[in-house]
Amino acid sequence: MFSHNSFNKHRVRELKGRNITHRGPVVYWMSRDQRATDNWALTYSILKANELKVPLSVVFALSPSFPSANLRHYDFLIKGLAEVEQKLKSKGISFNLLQGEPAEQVWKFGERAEASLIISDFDPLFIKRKWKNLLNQQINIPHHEVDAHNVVPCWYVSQKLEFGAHTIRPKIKKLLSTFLTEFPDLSLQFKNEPNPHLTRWHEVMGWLNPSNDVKPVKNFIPGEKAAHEALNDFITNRLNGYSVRRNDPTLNGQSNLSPYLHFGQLSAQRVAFEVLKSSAPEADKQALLEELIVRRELSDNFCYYNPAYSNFSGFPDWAKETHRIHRFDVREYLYTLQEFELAHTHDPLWNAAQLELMHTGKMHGYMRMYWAKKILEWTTCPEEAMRFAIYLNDKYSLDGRDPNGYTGIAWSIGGVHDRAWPERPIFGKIRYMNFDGCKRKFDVGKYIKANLR
Ligand code: FAD
Ligand code: FO1
Repeated sequence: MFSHNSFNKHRVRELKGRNITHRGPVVYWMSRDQRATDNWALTYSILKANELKVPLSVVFALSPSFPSANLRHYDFLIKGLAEVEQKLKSKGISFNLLQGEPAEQVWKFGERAEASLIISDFDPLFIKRKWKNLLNQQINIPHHEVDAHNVVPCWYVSQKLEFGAHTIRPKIKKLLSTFLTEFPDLSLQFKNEPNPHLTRWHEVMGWLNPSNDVKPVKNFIPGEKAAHEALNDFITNRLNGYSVRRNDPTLNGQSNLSPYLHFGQLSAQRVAFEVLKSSAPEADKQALLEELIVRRELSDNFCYYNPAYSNFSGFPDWAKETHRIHRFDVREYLYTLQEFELAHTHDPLWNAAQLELMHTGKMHGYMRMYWAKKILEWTTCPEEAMRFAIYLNDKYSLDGRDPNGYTGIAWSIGGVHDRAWPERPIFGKIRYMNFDGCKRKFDVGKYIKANLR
């Protein structure tokens, strides 16, 4: 079903073109794609190490100040990395956890190891591009970047900001057969000396000393193994009927894969393979692939080509105009960030969604739209709504701090990738959602009861 398993050269691009002068190892700077299998950046790193007849070292630069990251996120990330280290070790690939400012840490490691080549994995977010620019100013080692997150590489599927799913979908569909290919099973020819000791993971959290007001979640087990179990559970028990059940917050109808996809502990391409191979109805498979590939890659496109992805100025012109006209409409309710955070609004449905987010680390996808749109309605202006929604989503959501989040919030508040709707107070032409609309879609009483703790 999936043809050739070679590495497609459009998955990689040179961030720092240089001829190779050092004779040290190839260094894969792992960041977004924190997994030892189904990882095109790792595949490319092994190919280059074998070509250059040198070993391969994988590094992960752990920043103690990753924006909005707290104990909940670092706990999930670090437990996942401990599993990656074990798996790489079994493949003769060394893993080094670097602790501190990433660009500086990778630069020092690369210089000390006299790396012949540095490879990183693609991420459209500002913080990653800043790290890579800083690194490229310091090193005189070639640096290549692989898109290991998207099925079709972000820079290849489109060279511009897309208007919406309807414009990027045909471009993705056309390229799926080229890029939805099996991962080659490569082994390293020049293995590192087996490194006797493993990273002292139990000391890492002490060193990080993250803010601990947001506790780790219990309903998601971190790591590649748990990610594959979650995928199998979804395909076996819940893919059938997904197209209908996924929008009902009272059902467990979604895949629940986003925390694993966000931290790169699971490959979206692996999800697509397994879904396509399954015996589920075509409508359910297509519905999942639409979200997993079209919507997710549209988010990377938005964050990559629109540097203002997390604020008002990133909205389309028609949305900025409609917000300008309605900026001073009377707000019937106004809440502070703290009132939102404590779920102290007048709306039990909104409060239930906020409590679900805080306690489980994952709000149902349908409720996320309602939740963000009500923040627009109950704040003084759209700029404040963006700040509040991003703050709460990134602080509590396991899958937060992600292009999908910034895009989902910009869709809800700023009409990004959406069209204009009949005009109304405060929202102007931004798509409106309300309690009665939810009541028509699902049993709101059941959802409220399930989440009020
Ligand atoms: P499923 O419905 O099972 O979807 C499977 C996968 O498809 C998801 O894991 C995700 O990778 C992708 N996907 C699904 N819906 C979308 C979408 N609308 N946009 C982009 N990709 C999608 N997603 C995040 O990963 N992190 C976030 O912080 C986040 N914040 C959001 C905030 C708002 C206001 C909105 C409206 C959406 C947000 N989303 C976010 C998108 C979407 O709601 C989640 O990806 C989805 O609910 C994750 O749960 P799931 O994996 O069970 O989803
Ligand atoms: N990536 C890193 O390379 N180093 C980090 O220290 C790091 C911390 C971190 C904390 C929370 C979180 O949600 C993500 C974090 N990431 C880190 C990045 C993450 O792996 C993803 O690449 C992006 O957040 C998604 O684009």
